[in-house]
Order: sequence, then C-alpha cells, then structure tokens
Amino acid sequence: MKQIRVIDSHTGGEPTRLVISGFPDLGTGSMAERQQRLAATHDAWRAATVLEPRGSDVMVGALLCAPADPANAAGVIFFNNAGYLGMCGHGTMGLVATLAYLKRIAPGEHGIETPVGTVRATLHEDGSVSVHNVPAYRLHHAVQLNVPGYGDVQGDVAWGGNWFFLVGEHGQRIAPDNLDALTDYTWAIRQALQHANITGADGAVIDHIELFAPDPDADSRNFVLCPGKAYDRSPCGTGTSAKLACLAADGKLAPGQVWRQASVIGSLFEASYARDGDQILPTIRGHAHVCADATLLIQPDDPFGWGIRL
Ligand code: PYC
Repeated sequence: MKQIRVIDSHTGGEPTRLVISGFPDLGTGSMAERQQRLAATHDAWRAATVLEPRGSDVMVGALLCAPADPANAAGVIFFNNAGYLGMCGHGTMGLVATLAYLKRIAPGEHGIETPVGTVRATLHEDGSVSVHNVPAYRLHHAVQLNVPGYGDVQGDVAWGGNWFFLVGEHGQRIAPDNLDALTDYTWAIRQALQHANITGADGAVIDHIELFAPDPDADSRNFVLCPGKAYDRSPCGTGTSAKLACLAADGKLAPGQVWRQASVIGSLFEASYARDGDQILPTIRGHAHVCADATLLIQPDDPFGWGIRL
C-alpha cells in the first residue's frame, strides 16, 4: 500500500493540498526540471492526490520539494485536475501557512522556488501572507474575439505567473448563484481563444479566463476559470497579478497603491506593485487556514486508487 502525507489548507475558500512526503524522488535541479520529471514519469501521483475519490476538480496540489538553493525555505510544484501550474498565488499562501503550522518557518520573508522562478513570501505576525510574485506584464490590449453563442468579446492577455484573458465588459452577473452561467461563458471564451490561435508568449496556452465587475466592499470582484474548468474560490493570486499589470499599463493604479480584489464568493486579497521597466513586481496579501492533516492511502486492489480519470 502507498501512503502520501498531506496537509490541506484553504485560502479564501480555495483549497491547497500540500504533499509533505510519499511521492517518488524527483532528484535535483530547478523546479521546472523536477516538474517535467513528475509529469513525464510519475503523473499518476498527481492524479491520485487531486482527482476524485480523494480530491475534486477544485483541489490544487502542491508538492513540497527541497530547494535547489539552500538559502530558500522551500521548492514547490503546483498541479491540479488538468495538469501542472507555473505558479499559484493562493497555493503559495497555503504553503507558507502550512510551513508555519509545521513550525518549519517563523514570521519573516522566505524564498520559495517555483517552476516559473523564485518568489518571496512574507509570513506576517497576524498569520497573513504576502506573496512577492514573479514579474507580471500585459502582452496584448483589447483583443477582439468572436465567441460562438455569445458574440464579440474584448479582452487583454496578461501574464501573472500563469496566462490570463481578462474581460471587463461581458454582460454577466458575477455572483455565487450564477456559477453555471459564468463557467459556460468563460469556457466558451477559452475554446474561442484556442480556435483563433490567440496565445500567450511563445505560443503558450491561455488557460485562465478572468471576468471583472464592481464590488461594494472592494475595488473589484472577479470570477476566474481555472484550466480544469473549476472556478477559483479565492481572488486568484496570479490572476490579481495579471490584473495589476493591466491597471498599471492603463495608468489606472500607481505603484504602491493598494488594490482590493474580491472573489466571486467574497474572499479578499490586497495587492500592490512596484515598477520594473516594462514589467511590474506584484505583491498579493491574503490569509490561508490549515484544515486537515492526513495520510492518503492507495490500496493495490483499489480500482480507483490512482484517481478517476474521465
Ligand atoms: O491563486 O494563482 C492563484 C491560482 C491559480 C489557480 C488557482 N489559484
């Protein structure tokens, strides 16, 4: 029988399952190299951890790795029901809260290696976490897209650690009682982007779609569709970074000014940026809570032991 030790947390409602031990040894090298090894040779372990019956479409997995640079606190590889993520803001907050729960780190700033680069994270005395993300930028402004069944949609393409298509004018109601309609709409946008061959840099798939609306208690409320068709319960750290890049490019948010981004379920991140040439350096602050400390079991005779793959 295989055993995987995990600690679950949620960040504004969005779950992170941190794998502490039990995965195959991925060797040394950068997190990008180790992620490739995990995907190429041991993908069944991702599936066993985040797919049903142990996980769900919304679960984000995070494999805790020894950092390549011992000066950093940890390395991490993020994954979900559809595959692998370059970076994950809510997941980094979950990782830091979990390392604090394990008493492996104290309040202060820590380096975290991810497949898209090293980010720095600050664990504050009140338990909240600031993620100083990888540089973010807007690649394309006001891209026109025909979305079958919905008509013309205009949006920006931006990088915040993952690729996003950000739409402000959509005619959709961003509310928790409208999730099916929001999912259908954003999924149609994602397919239309692929059909139109609109990509991120170097042909990268735009696999996150983000809608915005006004919010009475924040600067904005969003709905974020993740790659595996689940919506982000949190305001999405990489999505908020992409939003900051667009606001900065439009001259609508000054460096250091705080942007309060609410999610569709009302959870909140506070965000700001510093300028770095054509790019920005985003900082996203939120709160993660540890909610389970468990061992996953994979029995040899379990027909769904390695996850339900549809
Ligand atoms: O917080 O960056 C994020 C994120 C990406 C996918 C789900 N959450």
